[in-house]
Amino acid sequence: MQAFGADSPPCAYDDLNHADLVVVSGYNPALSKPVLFRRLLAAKHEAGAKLIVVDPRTTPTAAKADVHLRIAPGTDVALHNAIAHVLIRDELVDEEEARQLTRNYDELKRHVARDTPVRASRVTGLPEQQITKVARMIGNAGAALFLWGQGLNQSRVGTRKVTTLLNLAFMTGNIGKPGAGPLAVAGQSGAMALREVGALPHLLPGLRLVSDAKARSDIGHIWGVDPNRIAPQPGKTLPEILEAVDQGTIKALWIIHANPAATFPDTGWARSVLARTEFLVVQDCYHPTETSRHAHIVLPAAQWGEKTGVVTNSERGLNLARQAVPPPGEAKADLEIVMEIAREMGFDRHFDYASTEEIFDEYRSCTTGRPCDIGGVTYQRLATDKGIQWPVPTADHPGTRRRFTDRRFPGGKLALGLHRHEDPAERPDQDYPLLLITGLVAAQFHSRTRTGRVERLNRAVPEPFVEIHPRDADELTVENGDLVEVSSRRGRIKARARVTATMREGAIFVPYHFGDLAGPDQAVNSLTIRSFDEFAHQPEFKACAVRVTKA
Ligand SMILES: Nc1nc2c(c(=O)[nH]1)N[C@H]1C(S)=C(S)[C@@H](COP(=O)(O)OP(=O)(O)OC[C@H]3O[C@@H](n4cnc5c(=O)[nH]c(N)nc54)[C@H](O)[C@@H]3O)O[C@H]1N2
Ligand SMILES: Nc1nc2c(c(=O)[nH]1)N[C@H]1C(S)=C(S)[C@@H](COP(=O)(O)OP(=O)(O)OC[C@H]3O[C@@H](n4cnc5c(=O)[nH]c(N)nc54)[C@H](O)[C@@H]3O)O[C@H]1N2
Ligand SMILES: [Mo]
Repeated sequence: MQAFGADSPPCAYDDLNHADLVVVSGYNPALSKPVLFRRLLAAKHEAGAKLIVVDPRTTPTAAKADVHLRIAPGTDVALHNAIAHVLIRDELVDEEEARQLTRNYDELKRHVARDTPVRASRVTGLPEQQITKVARMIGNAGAALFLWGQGLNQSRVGTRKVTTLLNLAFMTGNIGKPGAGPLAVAGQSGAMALREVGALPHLLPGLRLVSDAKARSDIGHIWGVDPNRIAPQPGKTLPEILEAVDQGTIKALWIIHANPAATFPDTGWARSVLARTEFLVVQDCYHPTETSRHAHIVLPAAQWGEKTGVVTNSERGLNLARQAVPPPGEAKADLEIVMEIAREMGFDRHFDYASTEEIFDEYRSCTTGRPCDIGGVTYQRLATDKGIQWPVPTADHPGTRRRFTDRRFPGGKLALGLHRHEDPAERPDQDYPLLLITGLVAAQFHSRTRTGRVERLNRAVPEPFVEIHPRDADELTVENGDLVEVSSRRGRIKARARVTATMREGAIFVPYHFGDLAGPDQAVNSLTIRSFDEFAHQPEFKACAVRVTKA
C-alpha cells in the first residue's frame, strides 16, 4: 500500500518464465512452496534465468543460486540501500524513466548517496564485491523478478525491508512488463482472499478501507445495514487483541482457525493471557490444541476438503474448491457456525444465505469498479476457467494476467521507501550471545495439528532441532546429535544439535512448529520476542538473543 498507493499485486506466476533474473530474498520456496520452486528451476533451466538468493543460511533454495548472499540476519535494508547506491553510481538507472515511474527518485538518490558497498559490507557481513556484482546483475537484467518471504516480513522493520527491495524493482523499470516486478507469494492459500473480502482489521470488502466514508456507505448499502453502524476506525490486530485481553478491556474472545498459544511470539505470555480470558471460544478441527486447551467452549469445524468455497492465490487467480468428503461428527463449515450464532443473536435477516455460492454472488457485487473486480466470475465459469485472475469485470472479460502494463498506478506514481537500517529489538550480548532464526521445515505445517498426526512426517522431523555452525559448536563443546538447551530471556527449550556449515556463524536456526503439546520443553515460541513491525504488526520471528548450553 505504501509503494503502490493501494494493495495491488502486479505479477503472475507466468512471469517466472519470462525473467532473466530472479531475486529471492528471505524466502525458502524449495521447502515452503515446492510447486512454485520446481517451476522456477524449470524456467531457469529452459530460459537460462539467473538466480540470486539472500538468506543467512544455505537453504536448499540458496544451494541452487548463481549468487548466494549470506546476509547477517536483520540487515536487509542496508543491503538494499547499497544496491540502489551502486545502480545509481554505475549509471544503471534510466533516470528519465525512474522519474516518470516514481514520485521521489531524486530524494532516493540523495538518501543513498553515502550507502557505499564498503559501508554496507560492515553491517551485512557481505563482501563489498558481492554487493556490487549483484547490483550490476539487477541493473543489466532485461527483466528482473523479485520474490520474498518471511525472512523479510517477520521483522520489526519488515515493511522497510520490503519497500526498500521494491525500490530496486521500480528504479530499474522492472514493473508492468513480462518477467518483471515484485511477486509477493502469500504463505497460505487464502491469504490474498482475506484482503479482498475485507477480513483484516482495517478493511471492508473489495479492498476498501474502513476509514473511508464512501466505502462504509457502499458496503452498508449492499449489506442492508446503516453505514453509521460500521466503525470508521480499524479494528485491533492480533498483538493488540491479546494486549487488550491482558488489560481486561476485551473479556470475550472467539478464535477461529488459529493456534496462537503455539504460534504467537513469547507464548509463555500469550498462554497466560488466553488462560485468563473471561470467556474463550475456540473453533477448530482438532482438540486439544495449545489454544483450545484454554477454551470454555470448543466448536468443531470442518476443514478444507469438507466444505466448498473460492480461494484466491498469490497471482490473483480464483479457484473453486469443492467439498470432497462430508465433515465428521458434529463438525460444520465455519461459515455455517458463524451464521447460526448470528441468527441466535437476532441478525437473521443478514445471515440467511442458502449456499456459499449466494455469498460469493453478493461479494462479487462488492467488487464492482474496484481493482479486484470479479463481476464476470461465477461458480459456473470457475468450473472451466480455473485460476482466472482478477480483475474480471464482465462475463466476456478474459481475466488479467499482469497488471500495470500501462504503468498507471493507484497512487499516480510509485513511492520509493526512504529508510535506514535499524537493529532488531534484541542484540546478542554476553548472556545471550547467539541470534535465533526460526522458520519452517518441509515435513511439518505450522503448529502440526495435522502434520503431527502423519507418522511418516513425524518420523522425518519428530522434535525441534538446532542448526549451529561448527565453530560456534566447538566453542560450546557441542557435538552433532547432542541434546542442548536453548534459552532466551523469556523461555527455554531442549533440542538436538545439528552441527552444519550451512548455518551462519553467530546465529542458530530452530524450526517453529512445536508447541507445548509436542512435549515438555519443546515450545519453540516460548523463546521468541514480542517485537512487531511498526505498520504491519508482523512479529520479529527471525531475530532474538539466545544462549545454547549442553543439556
Ligand atoms: N512445509 C511447509 N510449507 C509451508 C508452511 C509450513 O508451515 N510448512 N507455511 C506456509 C506459510 S503460512 C508461510 S508464511 C510460508 C513461509 O515460507 P518462507 O518465507 O519461505 O519460510 P521461513 O522459513 O519462515 O523463512 C524464509 C527464510 O528467511 C531466512 N531469513 C531469516 N532471517 C533473515 C533476514 O534477516 N534476511 C533475509 N534475507 N533472510 C532471512 C531464513 O533463514 C529462511 O530460510 O510457507 C508456507 N509453506
Ligand atoms: N517462531 C515462529 N513463529 C511463527 C512463524 C515463524 O516463522 N517463526 N510463522 C508464522 C506464520 S507465517 C504463520 S502463517 C503462523 C501460523 O499460525 P496459526 O494460524 O496459529 O497456525 P496453525 O497451526 O495453522 O493454526 C491454525 C489452526 O486452525 C485449525 N484449522 C485448520 N483448518 C481449519 C478450518 O478450516 N477451520 C477452523 N476453524 N480451523 C481450522 C488447525 O487445526 C489449527 O489449530 O505461525 C507464525 N508463527
Ligand atoms: Mo504464514
